[in-house]
Amino acid sequence: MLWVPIQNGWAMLIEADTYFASDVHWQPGEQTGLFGHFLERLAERARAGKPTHLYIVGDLFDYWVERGVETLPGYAAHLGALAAAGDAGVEISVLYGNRDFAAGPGLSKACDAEIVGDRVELMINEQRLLLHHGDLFCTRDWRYQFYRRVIRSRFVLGMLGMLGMKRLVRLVGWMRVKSQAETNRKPRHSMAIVDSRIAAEHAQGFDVVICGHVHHPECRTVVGATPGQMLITLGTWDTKVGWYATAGKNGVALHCFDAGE
Ligand SMILES: [Mn+2]
Repeated sequence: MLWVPIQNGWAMLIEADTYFASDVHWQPGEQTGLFGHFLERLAERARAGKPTHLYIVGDLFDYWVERGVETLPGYAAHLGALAAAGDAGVEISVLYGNRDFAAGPGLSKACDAEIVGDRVELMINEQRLLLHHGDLFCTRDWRYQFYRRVIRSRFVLGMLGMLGMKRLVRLVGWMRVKSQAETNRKPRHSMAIVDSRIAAEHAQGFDVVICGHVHHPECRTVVGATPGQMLITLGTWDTKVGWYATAGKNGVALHCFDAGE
């Protein structure tokens, strides 16, 4: 265990080779914040010669417009923070979230991270892990599932690709407002992870499912799980607290990264 000073207090970084975080929801023009500090801590480990792999399980960015990354207003500091961690030796893999599913080669070129798509399967210390942002596990939210299929269709992505940059950014801004209004209107349970979806992944042989999306840090077993099987939902990152999971020789666990008082 390593205690390290950060700007306003102390943050604890649990020792492991593999780290998972999600739902940072970086907004353009904002500071890199607590997650920026987290990246610096990981960079320190990597510089000390320790293998360090960070998987970002979706929604790193509050929105992402793939085209014109170099000129995308307001994300330069964030891309710089990722690139600096990468230069220090931190391997960074990015999964899509429901906000930044448009991430592609532009992002990976801008910060040297690897874009790994929707679903990642890992084997760590004889445990089979499944990573997925989590939105596909919220099957009671059928309005979102419908929207997801439409927005990610080749046709719609092609249409968006034809818009000018200014219009695209304006449209995405409008979609964020709509999405927030929709989220506020829906009953909470309709947006929750459906246990039977996780149990189905366990039945496929996954011991641990790690996801984000629901913004509720929790480590639990779902109905139908057998001993050793577990669901981890990562929490979101604000100015005071962030959540991350680790996988190492002591298994998989969820931790809090705290800016202190
Ligand atoms: Mn999400």
